[in-house]
Amino acid sequence: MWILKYREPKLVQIARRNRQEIVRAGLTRRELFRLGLLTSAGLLAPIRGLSARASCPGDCEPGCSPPTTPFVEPLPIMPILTEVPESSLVPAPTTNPNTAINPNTGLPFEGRVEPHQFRDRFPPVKFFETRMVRANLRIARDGELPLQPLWAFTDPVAGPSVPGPTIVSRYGQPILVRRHNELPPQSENGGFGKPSVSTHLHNFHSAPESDGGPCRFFERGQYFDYHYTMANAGFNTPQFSATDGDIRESLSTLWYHDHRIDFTAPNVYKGLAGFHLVFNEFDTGDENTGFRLPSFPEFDIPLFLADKLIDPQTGLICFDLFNFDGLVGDKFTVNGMIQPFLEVRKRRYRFRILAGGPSRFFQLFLTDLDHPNQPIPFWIISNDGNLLPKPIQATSVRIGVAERYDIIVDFSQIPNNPSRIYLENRLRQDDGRGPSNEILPAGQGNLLLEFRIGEPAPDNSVDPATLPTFYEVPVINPADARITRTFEFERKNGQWAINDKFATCEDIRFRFQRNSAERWILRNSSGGWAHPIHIHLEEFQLQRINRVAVRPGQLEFARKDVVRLEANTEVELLIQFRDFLGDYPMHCHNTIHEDHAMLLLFAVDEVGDNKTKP
Ligand SMILES: [Cu+2]
Repeated sequence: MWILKYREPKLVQIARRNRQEIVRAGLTRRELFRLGLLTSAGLLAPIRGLSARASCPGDCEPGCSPPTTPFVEPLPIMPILTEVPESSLVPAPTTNPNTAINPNTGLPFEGRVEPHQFRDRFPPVKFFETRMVRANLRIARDGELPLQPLWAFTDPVAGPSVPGPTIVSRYGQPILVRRHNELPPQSENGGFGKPSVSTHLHNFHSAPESDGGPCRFFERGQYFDYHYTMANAGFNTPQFSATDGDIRESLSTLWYHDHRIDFTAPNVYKGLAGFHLVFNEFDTGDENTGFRLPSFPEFDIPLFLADKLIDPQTGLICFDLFNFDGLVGDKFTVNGMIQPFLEVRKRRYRFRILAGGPSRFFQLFLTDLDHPNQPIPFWIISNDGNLLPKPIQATSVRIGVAERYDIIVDFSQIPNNPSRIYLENRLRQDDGRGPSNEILPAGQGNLLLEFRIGEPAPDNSVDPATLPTFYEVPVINPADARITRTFEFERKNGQWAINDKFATCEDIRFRFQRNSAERWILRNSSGGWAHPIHIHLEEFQLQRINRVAVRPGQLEFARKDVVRLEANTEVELLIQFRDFLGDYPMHCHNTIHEDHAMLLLFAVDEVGDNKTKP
C-alpha cells in the first residue's frame, strides 16, 4: 500500500503538467477529439496521467484554494469608461468595415465584415475606445495571493481593470465603442483563454454586426467598431417609429462580456466582462429627477458576483478545461475582489446585482450575524435590467448566471440597527450541474460582501414602500403568436445539445419573421441539471412555468433575457423580434455548457419558416 501512497501524488503531478500543456495549446473540442484525447462521450480519454479528477494538493478543485482573509479589502468600484473625441479614433470609424490589410498581421485592420445597420439614422455622438490586454491585478489582500495575469479591458485614463470599466450611456445618444484585441499570444495564455474575442452587449437591442455574437470574433492585432443605436426596441415599426421605439422597452442594467464560440467560459472567467448602464429621462441617475432612484454613482452601485478556483501550488486562478459539468469556485469575488467590504451610510442604495458565472446560481439574503434569524427585507426594482411595473418586497432573490436584479436596500431601516450586515448566498451548489434545492441556514452560506453601516445621510430617493410605478410591461398578445416552437435542452454524449444538435456557426436553425411574435416552449427534462437560457436581441415574456401561469405582480411578470431552466422545468414564453435583420444565438449561459455546445443560431428575416422543433 505504501507504493500506492507514494505513487499517487507523482501521477497527479504528471497529470497536471500534461493537462496544462493541452490547455495551453488552446485546442477546441473537435481538435481534442481528433487527437484521441476525447472519447465519443465527450470525456477526457483515460490516458495514464490524464485523470479528469485528480485531488488536492496541486489541482484545480473546489476546497483546494489557499486561505484568504475576508473583509479587509474595500469593494472595488470600476472606473466609468472615459469618452474620447471622434478624432482620436485612427483610422476614423466608418459605416462599412475597414477591410484594408494590416501589413503587420496580414489580417484586415478591423475584424468586422458587415456594415452597421441604421447608422445614418442614429449617427454616433459619443465615442469610446478600449483595449483587451493582459494585466497583473490583485484579487485579495496584498501579499496573500500573487498578482493574477488576467485579461482586462482598459480605460484610456484609469488603465486596465477586471471587471472592465463601466460604460455609461443614455437613450437618444448613439455611441460607438472601438475595441482592440491586444491580448498575448496563445502560448502565453497562462493555461486557459483564447486570444480571439467577440464582445457581446448583453442584452442590448443591437444589430447582429454590433451584437458581439459567438461567430463574429476577431483576432490579435485587430479592432472592431461596435455601434449602438441607443434607441428603444420598435424604432423601425410604424407604431413606434416617431418616438424612436417604445419607452416601455427601456433597459437599464446591462453587461458586456466575451462570447467567442467554444471559448466563452475561459475568456470571461479570465476577466473579459464589465457593466454597461443605460439611463433615460425617467431612470436618470439623479434621485431628484424622473423616477428618483438613488443617485449614480454614489448610491447606485453595480455588484459583479463571481466564483473562482485557485491553484494551491501557484496561487493563481485556474480553470479545468476537461470538466464539462461546469465550474463552481470556492472563492467568491465581488467586482473582482475576494470578499470585500463596502462602507455605506444610513440611507437607500441601489445595487445592480449580476451573477457573472461560469456556472454558479445564487440565492441572496442580507444577514445580520448577531441576529441570523432576523429576515432583512429589501426591494427588487428590476429583472434583467428591465424596471418592474412596481417594486416588489423580498427577503431573498434567486439569480442564475447572467441574470441581473436591481435591488434597493435602505440601511436606515435594518432591524436591530446593526453596524455590519452581509450579502450572503445561501443556495447550496456542489458542482457545475446546477444548484441543489437546499437553502443553507443564515450565516452558514457564502458571505460575499460586508456592509459597514455608518452615519445617516441625506436621501431624496423615492421610497419603494410607496410603490411608485415605473414602466408597464408591453404585453405581447398570445393570439398574435405566428407559430409555436419547442426546444429541448438535453445532455448528449457527455456534452450539451438543443433539440439533439450541437452549436455550429454554419447552421441557421430557423427563421423568424421580423416584426412578428412567436410562442416558444423551453424544456429541460433532465434530473439534476440547470440551464440559464439566454436569448439575444429582444426580451421575452414568460407565460407559464411548469404549466402554471405567470401573473401580474410576480417577479417573473417582466421582460427577461435569461430564464432559469432548472431541473425538470418547462417554460412557455412569448417573444418578438423587431427592427434588425440577421442572425442571433440562443444558448445556455452556464458558459461551460455553452462552449460544449448548448447554443444555436436563428435568423430574423423578412419571411419566417414553420419549423416547430428546429
Ligand atoms: Cu446549461
